[in-house]
Amino acid sequence: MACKRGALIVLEGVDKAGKTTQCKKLVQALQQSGRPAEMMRFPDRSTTIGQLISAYLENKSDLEDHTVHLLFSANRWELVPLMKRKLEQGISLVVDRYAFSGVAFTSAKPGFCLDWCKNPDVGLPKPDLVMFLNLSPAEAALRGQFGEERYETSVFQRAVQQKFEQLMKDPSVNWQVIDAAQSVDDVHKDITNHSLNAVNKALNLPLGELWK
Ligand code: Z5A
Repeated sequence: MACKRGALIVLEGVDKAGKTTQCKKLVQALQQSGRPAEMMRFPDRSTTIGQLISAYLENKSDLEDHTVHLLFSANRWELVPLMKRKLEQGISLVVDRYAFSGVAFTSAKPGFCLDWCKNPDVGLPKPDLVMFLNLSPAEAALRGQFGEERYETSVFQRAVQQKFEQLMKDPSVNWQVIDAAQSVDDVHKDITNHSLNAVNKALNLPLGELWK
Protein backbone atom coordinates (compact mmCIF):
# COMPACT_ATOMS: atom_id res chain seq x y z
CA MET A 1 0.00 0.00 0.00
CA ALA A 2 1.50 3.35 -1.06
CA CYS A 3 0.12 5.39 1.86
CA LYS A 4 -1.18 4.39 5.25
CA ARG A 5 -4.68 3.03 4.95
CA GLY A 6 -7.92 4.41 6.34
CA ALA A 7 -10.01 2.57 8.92
CA LEU A 8 -13.26 0.73 8.23
CA ILE A 9 -15.69 1.74 10.97
CA VAL A 10 -19.23 0.33 11.13
CA LEU A 11 -22.23 1.49 13.14
CA GLU A 12 -24.91 -1.09 13.82
CA GLY A 13 -28.03 -1.11 15.95
CA VAL A 14 -31.78 -1.52 15.89
CA ASP A 15 -34.24 0.90 14.33
CA LYS A 16 -33.94 4.52 15.56
CA ALA A 17 -30.76 3.85 17.56
CA GLY A 18 -29.23 6.96 15.96
CA LYS A 19 -26.86 5.32 13.48
CA THR A 20 -27.30 7.85 10.67
CA THR A 21 -27.09 10.85 13.04
CA GLN A 22 -23.87 9.52 14.54
CA CYS A 23 -22.26 8.45 11.23
CA LYS A 24 -22.64 12.01 9.92
CA LYS A 25 -21.23 13.57 13.10
CA LEU A 26 -18.31 11.15 13.15
CA VAL A 27 -17.34 11.87 9.54
CA GLN A 28 -17.38 15.61 10.31
CA ALA A 29 -15.30 15.14 13.47
CA LEU A 30 -12.70 12.99 11.68
CA GLN A 31 -12.46 15.46 8.81
CA GLN A 32 -12.12 18.42 11.21
CA SER A 33 -9.27 16.63 12.98
CA GLY A 34 -7.45 16.33 9.64
CA ARG A 35 -8.29 12.66 8.99
CA PRO A 36 -9.92 12.06 5.58
CA ALA A 37 -13.26 10.29 6.08
CA GLU A 38 -16.38 9.48 4.07
CA MET A 39 -19.75 7.97 4.90
CA MET A 40 -21.33 4.95 3.22
CA ARG A 41 -24.57 3.14 4.02
CA PHE A 42 -26.04 -0.27 3.36
CA PRO A 43 -28.23 -0.97 1.65
CA ASP A 44 -26.90 1.46 -0.96
CA ARG A 45 -30.19 2.10 -2.72
CA SER A 46 -28.55 3.92 -5.66
CA THR A 47 -27.36 0.82 -7.56
CA THR A 48 -29.49 -1.52 -9.67
CA ILE A 49 -29.38 -4.15 -6.93
CA GLY A 50 -30.05 -1.44 -4.32
CA GLN A 51 -33.20 -0.40 -6.18
CA LEU A 52 -34.54 -3.99 -6.02
CA ILE A 53 -33.85 -3.97 -2.26
CA SER A 54 -35.45 -0.56 -1.81
CA ALA A 55 -38.67 -1.63 -3.55
CA TYR A 56 -38.75 -4.71 -1.29
CA LEU A 57 -38.23 -2.64 1.90
CA GLU A 58 -40.93 -0.20 0.81
CA ASN A 59 -43.34 -3.14 0.30
CA LYS A 60 -43.61 -2.28 -3.40
CA SER A 61 -42.38 -5.76 -4.36
CA ASP A 62 -42.08 -9.18 -2.79
CA LEU A 63 -38.90 -11.24 -2.89
CA GLU A 64 -38.27 -14.73 -1.57
CA ASP A 65 -36.36 -14.52 1.76
CA HIS A 66 -33.15 -16.30 0.63
CA THR A 67 -33.12 -14.22 -2.54
CA VAL A 68 -33.34 -10.88 -0.75
CA HIS A 69 -30.64 -11.96 1.71
CA LEU A 70 -28.30 -12.66 -1.21
CA LEU A 71 -29.20 -9.33 -2.81
CA PHE A 72 -28.27 -7.44 0.39
CA SER A 73 -24.92 -9.28 0.34
CA ALA A 74 -24.41 -8.64 -3.39
CA ASN A 75 -25.07 -4.94 -2.72
CA ARG A 76 -22.07 -4.96 -0.35
CA TRP A 77 -19.83 -6.98 -2.68
CA GLU A 78 -20.51 -4.65 -5.62
CA LEU A 79 -19.08 -1.78 -3.56
CA VAL A 80 -15.99 -3.65 -2.30
CA PRO A 81 -13.65 -2.41 -5.09
CA LEU A 82 -14.63 1.20 -4.27
CA MET A 83 -14.26 0.63 -0.53
CA LYS A 84 -10.79 -0.88 -0.97
CA ARG A 85 -9.70 1.97 -3.23
CA LYS A 86 -10.78 4.59 -0.68
CA LEU A 87 -9.18 2.76 2.25
CA GLU A 88 -5.94 2.39 0.29
CA GLN A 89 -6.00 6.15 -0.39
CA GLY A 90 -6.01 6.72 3.38
CA ILE A 91 -9.71 7.59 3.60
CA SER A 92 -11.53 6.17 6.62
CA LEU A 93 -15.01 4.85 5.85
CA VAL A 94 -17.83 5.29 8.33
CA VAL A 95 -20.50 2.77 7.36
CA ASP A 96 -24.17 2.88 8.41
CA ARG A 97 -25.07 -0.88 8.69
CA TYR A 98 -23.02 -3.73 7.17
CA ALA A 99 -23.02 -7.54 7.04
CA PHE A 100 -24.06 -7.76 10.71
CA SER A 101 -27.44 -6.22 9.87
CA GLY A 102 -27.67 -8.64 6.97
CA VAL A 103 -27.25 -11.63 9.28
CA ALA A 104 -29.34 -10.25 12.16
CA PHE A 105 -32.36 -9.35 10.02
CA THR A 106 -32.50 -12.55 7.95
CA SER A 107 -31.74 -14.91 10.84
CA ALA A 108 -34.61 -13.30 12.77
CA LYS A 109 -36.93 -14.86 10.16
CA PRO A 110 -38.16 -18.42 10.72
CA GLY A 111 -36.01 -21.20 9.20
CA PHE A 112 -32.69 -19.34 8.95
CA CYS A 113 -29.55 -20.15 10.95
CA LEU A 114 -26.71 -17.75 11.67
CA ASP A 115 -24.14 -19.78 9.68
CA TRP A 116 -26.17 -19.86 6.47
CA CYS A 117 -26.76 -16.13 6.77
CA LYS A 118 -23.07 -15.32 7.34
CA ASN A 119 -21.75 -17.35 4.40
CA PRO A 120 -22.32 -14.93 1.49
CA ASP A 121 -20.49 -12.15 3.40
CA VAL A 122 -17.44 -14.24 4.37
CA GLY A 123 -14.34 -12.45 3.04
CA LEU A 124 -15.76 -8.91 2.87
CA PRO A 125 -13.38 -6.20 4.09
CA LYS A 126 -13.27 -6.69 7.84
CA PRO A 127 -14.21 -3.64 9.92
CA ASP A 128 -11.52 -2.36 12.27
CA LEU A 129 -14.31 -1.39 14.65
CA VAL A 130 -18.02 -2.19 14.90
CA MET A 131 -20.02 -0.05 17.31
CA PHE A 132 -23.42 -1.37 18.37
CA LEU A 133 -25.74 1.45 19.38
CA ASN A 134 -27.71 -0.15 22.15
CA LEU A 135 -31.25 1.14 22.73
CA SER A 136 -34.14 -0.58 24.50
CA PRO A 137 -37.47 -0.92 22.65
CA ALA A 138 -39.05 1.46 25.23
CA GLU A 139 -36.41 4.13 24.55
CA ALA A 140 -36.74 3.62 20.78
CA ALA A 141 -40.51 4.15 21.09
CA LEU A 142 -39.87 7.60 22.63
CA ARG A 143 -38.18 8.59 19.34
CA GLY A 144 -41.44 8.25 17.42
CA GLN A 145 -43.55 5.70 15.63
CA PHE A 146 -42.07 3.00 13.42
CA GLY A 147 -42.01 3.92 9.75
CA GLU A 148 -43.88 2.23 6.94
CA GLU A 149 -41.08 -0.06 5.75
CA ARG A 150 -40.88 -3.83 6.04
CA TYR A 151 -39.27 -5.01 9.33
CA GLU A 152 -40.43 -1.90 11.22
CA THR A 153 -42.44 -3.67 13.93
CA SER A 154 -41.51 -4.03 17.60
CA VAL A 155 -41.81 -7.85 17.58
CA PHE A 156 -39.41 -8.23 14.66
CA GLN A 157 -36.98 -5.62 16.02
CA ARG A 158 -36.79 -7.54 19.33
CA ALA A 159 -35.90 -10.72 17.43
CA VAL A 160 -33.24 -8.77 15.49
CA GLN A 161 -31.77 -7.43 18.75
CA GLN A 162 -31.35 -11.01 20.03
CA LYS A 163 -29.51 -12.00 16.84
CA PHE A 164 -27.17 -9.01 17.21
CA GLU A 165 -26.47 -10.18 20.79
CA GLN A 166 -25.44 -13.60 19.41
CA LEU A 167 -23.20 -11.98 16.78
CA MET A 168 -21.52 -9.80 19.42
CA LYS A 169 -20.22 -12.92 21.19
CA ASP A 170 -17.78 -13.42 18.30
CA PRO A 171 -14.35 -12.29 19.57
CA SER A 172 -12.90 -12.17 16.04
CA VAL A 173 -14.78 -8.89 15.50
CA ASN A 174 -13.86 -5.70 17.41
CA TRP A 175 -17.32 -4.95 18.88
CA GLN A 176 -17.94 -1.98 21.15
CA VAL A 177 -21.36 -1.48 22.71
CA ILE A 178 -22.41 2.16 22.97
CA ASP A 179 -25.21 3.40 25.22
CA ALA A 180 -27.39 5.03 22.58
CA ALA A 181 -29.89 6.33 25.18
CA GLN A 182 -27.47 9.15 26.07
CA SER A 183 -27.74 12.60 24.47
CA VAL A 184 -26.58 12.92 20.85
CA ASP A 185 -23.44 14.73 22.03
CA ASP A 186 -22.53 12.14 24.67
CA VAL A 187 -23.01 9.26 22.21
CA HIS A 188 -20.84 11.20 19.76
CA LYS A 189 -18.05 11.56 22.36
CA ASP A 190 -17.99 7.79 23.02
CA ILE A 191 -18.02 6.98 19.32
CA THR A 192 -15.29 9.48 18.51
CA ASN A 193 -12.98 8.10 21.21
CA HIS A 194 -13.30 4.53 19.94
CA SER A 195 -12.94 5.67 16.34
CA LEU A 196 -9.77 7.72 16.84
CA ASN A 197 -8.21 4.65 18.42
CA ALA A 198 -9.25 2.49 15.46
CA VAL A 199 -8.02 5.03 12.89
CA ASN A 200 -4.59 5.21 14.56
CA LYS A 201 -4.27 1.42 14.80
CA ALA A 202 -5.43 0.79 11.22
CA LEU A 203 -2.60 2.93 9.81
CA ASN A 204 -0.12 0.11 10.32
CA LEU A 205 -2.34 -2.96 9.91
CA PRO A 206 -3.38 -4.81 6.75
CA LEU A 207 -7.11 -4.86 6.01
CA GLY A 208 -8.61 -8.12 7.26
CA GLU A 209 -11.25 -10.44 5.78
CA LEU A 210 -14.54 -10.78 7.64
CA TRP A 211 -15.36 -14.17 9.27
CA LYS A 212 -12.30 -15.89 7.71
N1 Z5A B 1 -31.27 -4.57 6.29
C1 Z5A B 1 -31.34 -5.93 6.03
O1 Z5A B 1 -32.38 -6.55 6.21
N2 Z5A B 1 -30.23 -6.58 5.56
C2 Z5A B 1 -29.06 -5.92 5.35
O2 Z5A B 1 -28.08 -6.55 4.91
C3 Z5A B 1 -29.00 -4.52 5.65
C4 Z5A B 1 -30.13 -3.87 6.11
C5 Z5A B 1 -27.73 -3.76 5.42
C6 Z5A B 1 -32.57 -0.46 6.03
O3 Z5A B 1 -33.05 0.60 6.69
C7 Z5A B 1 -33.35 -1.69 6.44
O4 Z5A B 1 -32.73 -2.79 5.79
C8 Z5A B 1 -33.27 -1.94 7.91
C9 Z5A B 1 -32.37 -3.17 8.04
C10 Z5A B 1 -32.49 -3.84 6.73
N3 Z5A B 1 -34.58 -2.26 8.37
N4 Z5A B 1 -35.03 -1.93 9.48
N5 Z5A B 1 -35.54 -1.67 10.42
P1 Z5A B 1 -32.31 1.98 6.60
O5 Z5A B 1 -30.85 1.80 6.78
O6 Z5A B 1 -32.75 2.66 5.39
O7 Z5A B 1 -32.93 2.72 7.84
P2 Z5A B 1 -32.61 2.38 9.32
O8 Z5A B 1 -31.23 1.85 9.50
O9 Z5A B 1 -33.71 1.47 9.78
O10 Z5A B 1 -32.68 3.76 9.97
P3 Z5A B 1 -33.22 3.91 11.42
O11 Z5A B 1 -32.82 2.72 12.21
O12 Z5A B 1 -34.65 4.23 11.38
O13 Z5A B 1 -32.53 5.12 12.01
P4 Z5A B 1 -31.10 5.30 12.67
O14 Z5A B 1 -30.16 5.59 11.55
O15 Z5A B 1 -30.67 4.30 13.63
O16 Z5A B 1 -31.39 6.59 13.51
P5 Z5A B 1 -31.39 8.17 13.10
O17 Z5A B 1 -32.08 8.32 11.75
O18 Z5A B 1 -30.07 8.72 13.27
O19 Z5A B 1 -32.31 8.73 14.25
C11 Z5A B 1 -33.67 8.30 14.40
C12 Z5A B 1 -34.45 9.39 15.20
O20 Z5A B 1 -33.95 9.47 16.53
C13 Z5A B 1 -34.29 10.80 14.60
O21 Z5A B 1 -35.48 11.51 14.82
C14 Z5A B 1 -33.16 11.41 15.45
O22 Z5A B 1 -33.21 12.80 15.51
C15 Z5A B 1 -33.44 10.78 16.80
N6 Z5A B 1 -32.22 10.58 17.61
C16 Z5A B 1 -31.00 10.13 17.20
N7 Z5A B 1 -30.14 10.06 18.23
C17 Z5A B 1 -30.82 10.46 19.33
C18 Z5A B 1 -30.47 10.60 20.72
N8 Z5A B 1 -29.25 10.29 21.19
N9 Z5A B 1 -31.43 11.03 21.58
C19 Z5A B 1 -32.67 11.32 21.12
N10 Z5A B 1 -33.07 11.24 19.84
C20 Z5A B 1 -32.16 10.80 18.95
